[in-house]
Amino acid sequence: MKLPQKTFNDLSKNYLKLEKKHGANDYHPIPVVLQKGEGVFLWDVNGKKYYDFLSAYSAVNQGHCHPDLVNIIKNQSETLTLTSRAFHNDKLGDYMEFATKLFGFDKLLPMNTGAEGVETSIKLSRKWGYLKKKVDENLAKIVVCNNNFHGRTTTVISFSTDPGSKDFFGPHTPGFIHIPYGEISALENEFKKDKNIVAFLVEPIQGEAGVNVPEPEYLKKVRSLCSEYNVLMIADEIQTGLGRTGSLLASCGNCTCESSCEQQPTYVRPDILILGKALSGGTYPISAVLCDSEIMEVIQPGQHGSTFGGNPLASSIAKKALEIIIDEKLSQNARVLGKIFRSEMNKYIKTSKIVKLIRGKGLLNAIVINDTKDSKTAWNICLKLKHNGLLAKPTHGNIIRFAPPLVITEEQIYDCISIIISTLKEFE
Ligand code: IF1
Repeated sequence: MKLPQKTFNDLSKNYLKLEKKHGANDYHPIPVVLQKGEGVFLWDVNGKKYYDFLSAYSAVNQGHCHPDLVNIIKNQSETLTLTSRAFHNDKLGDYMEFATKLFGFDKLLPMNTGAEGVETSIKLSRKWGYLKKKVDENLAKIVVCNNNFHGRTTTVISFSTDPGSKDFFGPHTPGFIHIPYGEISALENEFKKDKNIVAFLVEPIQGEAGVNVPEPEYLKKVRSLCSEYNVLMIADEIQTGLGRTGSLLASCGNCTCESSCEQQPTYVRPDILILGKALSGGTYPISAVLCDSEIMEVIQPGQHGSTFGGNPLASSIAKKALEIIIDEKLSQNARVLGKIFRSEMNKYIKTSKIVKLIRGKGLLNAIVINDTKDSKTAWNICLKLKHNGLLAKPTHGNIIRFAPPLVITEEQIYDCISIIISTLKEFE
């Protein structure tokens, strides 16, 4: 039964009121109350349908409520969800075998959130530094990039350069060195100066900073410098991984995902790989840290873990989420449709006064609005996109990220291009 429009709008308002009254004020969401998701589509409480162009920050690469994931969740949650790692379970080993073979590493350490994966990589690197590189204890340093985003825990925000993420959460964890993103000489200068550096933590493409894509050879040069100076290369692929940028991993280059990464000619193999978000297809918090035995063995029983890490439900979901990316060739789809998206947007940008440029790889893209960082233009464009049936959100000020689920079809991407361009034209 269709209620009169006014009633539905009140309905949305009620949800917003409840959150405002009872919830922390730690987000400023686009004003829409979502109720249902399927593939690339979302519906709000009024029954209005939208294209999802954020994919929960690249956690829903496989599309909302993928039927194979829903079935896995249904079956496993009626069987066994959590035992803790005090005991073994019959799903973790299979998942570990599948994922380590797929990405070409000896070992996998299962965690839950991306930030926990990043924290795990920091602990692994520091302990490897003390036990294997013989750095004096408590002197280990890790190089990070300006404008990084690696999560919200206290140590991780200690090396953020975003005042909003960092200020008033001190005292901050020491042991981090900052360099400009994409500048290989800055990295080498630090390696030359400081023998206590144990790792370099880097996003293959900086997501939150506004989809900053480094020059093509950057990761390769990072790899060779880290090897030369015996520094662990940590790739944070929590947002860029799992098909998002047109290959299984953003550090893969031109991987066709038919074979394991190591066989790819342009693959840059980090020492530590961090995965998250789409590792569950957006159904459950799942992250993982992969590396070879020589590094993973520095963690012995009782030295790291988590209550939910590696539980049978998460393990079943993660293995299926990876299988979907491979079986449905989502990396290839992202590569092909991403090229179409940027090409069509660039045709419009040539004559646009409101959009400066588009940048990205695969289906991780962003447009830069021709306005100041503190202007409301990008926000207002997103409100208008919502009105026109497409959900997206600015990252910083004048940058709008476009990242649909990787299951989007060619017909749908053209439909979205037309919605986006017609909306932008309203601001010309
Ligand atoms: C928020 C964006 C922010 C990440 C990378 C680790 C994590 C993330 C490269 C931590 C998480 C999320 C967190 C969410 C918004 C979103 C985000 F970049 F994706 F847009 F914030 F910068 N490494 N990114 O992108 O993973 O602990 O969240 O599972 O905090 O507002 P998490």
